[in-house]
Amino acid sequence: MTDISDLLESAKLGDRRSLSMLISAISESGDSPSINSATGWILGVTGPPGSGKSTLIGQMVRKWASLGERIAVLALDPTSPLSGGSLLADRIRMEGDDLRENVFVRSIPSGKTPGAISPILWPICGVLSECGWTRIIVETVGTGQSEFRIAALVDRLLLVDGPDRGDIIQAEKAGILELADVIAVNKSDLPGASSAAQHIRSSLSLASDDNRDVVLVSAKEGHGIHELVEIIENCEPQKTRGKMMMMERLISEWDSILVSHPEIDNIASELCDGSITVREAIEILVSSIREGGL
Ligand SMILES: Nc1nc2c(ncn2[C@@H]2O[C@H](COP(=O)(O)OP(=O)(O)OP(=O)(O)O)[C@@H](O)[C@H]2O)c(=O)[nH]1
Ligand SMILES: [Mg+2]
Repeated sequence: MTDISDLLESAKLGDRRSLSMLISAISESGDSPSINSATGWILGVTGPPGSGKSTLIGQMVRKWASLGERIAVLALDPTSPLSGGSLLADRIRMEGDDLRENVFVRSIPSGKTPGAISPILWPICGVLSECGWTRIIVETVGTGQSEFRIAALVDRLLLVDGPDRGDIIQAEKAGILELADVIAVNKSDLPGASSAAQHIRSSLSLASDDNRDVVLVSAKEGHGIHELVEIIENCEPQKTRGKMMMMERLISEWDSILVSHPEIDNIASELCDGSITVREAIEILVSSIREGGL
C-alpha cells in the first residue's frame, strides 16, 4: 500500500484520487500524517433532520466558490430517517467545471460509539486544510450528543432550524442554541419562518451580552445566502471552544481506544454475569493499555 506521506504529497499537488485514497487510509488505519500548515477553517453545520442543512450547504458552497474559496464538505452520517438517506452530493448538484474543481464532497462513517464523532475527523480536516481546501464544512445530523462533539471540533458552528417551533424549543432545551455561533432559520419561503426567527431572537436577547445573528434564509430559493456567508465569515467564534475542543478530543480518542480493545467483548460478558464490577473492568483495561501501549 502506498505510504500515507506519499499520498499526502500528491494530494497537496492537487491529485484528488490521492486525496480520496488518503482519507480512506486514515479512516481504515487511524494513522494520520503530520500536518504543517493549516490554511482553512472548519464550519460545523448542525440542526434537526430535514431542516435543510444539505440544501443550504449547497447554496453556501456556490457562494464561497464564486468568491474563490476551495470548499470541502464532509457528511458525517448521510442517512437520516427523514430524507431517506439522500446523499449530500445529490443536494449539492454541481453544475459547471469551476464548481467541480473547487468543491470536494465526501461522507465519513460515524464512530463505533453511538453519538460519537469519529476521531478520524480531526486528521481528515487537517489533511484537507493542508491540501489547500480553505473552507471545510462538516454536516452532522442533529442528535443531541453529536452536536456537543461537533461544536468542539469546529472553528465556527452554524445551527440550521426550520419554521417548526417544536424543533426550536427542542434545541433550546438541549442547550444547542447556546453552542452555535450563527443561527439560520431556513425555509423563509414557508409561513412561520419569520416568527420562528423572531422567537429565537427574543430568547437570545434575554442575555444582554448575546448579540449573535439569527438569519432568515431560503435555501430552496437562494434568499439570504449572501448575508449568511458574510456573517459566518465575520463571526467571532465563541471563546469557550478551545478547551472544550481538547476535552472532546480526549474523550473521543479515549472512547475509540476502549471500544477497539481486543478484550472489550469478554469484559462486557463478565460484567453481564456479574463476575467483575465496572471498577474492576476499568482497572483491567487501563493496566492492559498501559502494558501494551496504544
Ligand atoms: N420550502 C423549502 N424547502 C426546503 C428548503 N430547504 C430545503 N428544503 C427541503 O427540505 C427537505 C430536506 O432538505 P435537506 O437539505 O435534505 O435537509 P437536511 O437538514 O440536510 O436533512 P437531513 O440530512 O436528512 O437531516 C428537502 O425536501 C428540501 O427540498 C427551503 O428553503 N424551503
Ligand atoms: Mg442532510
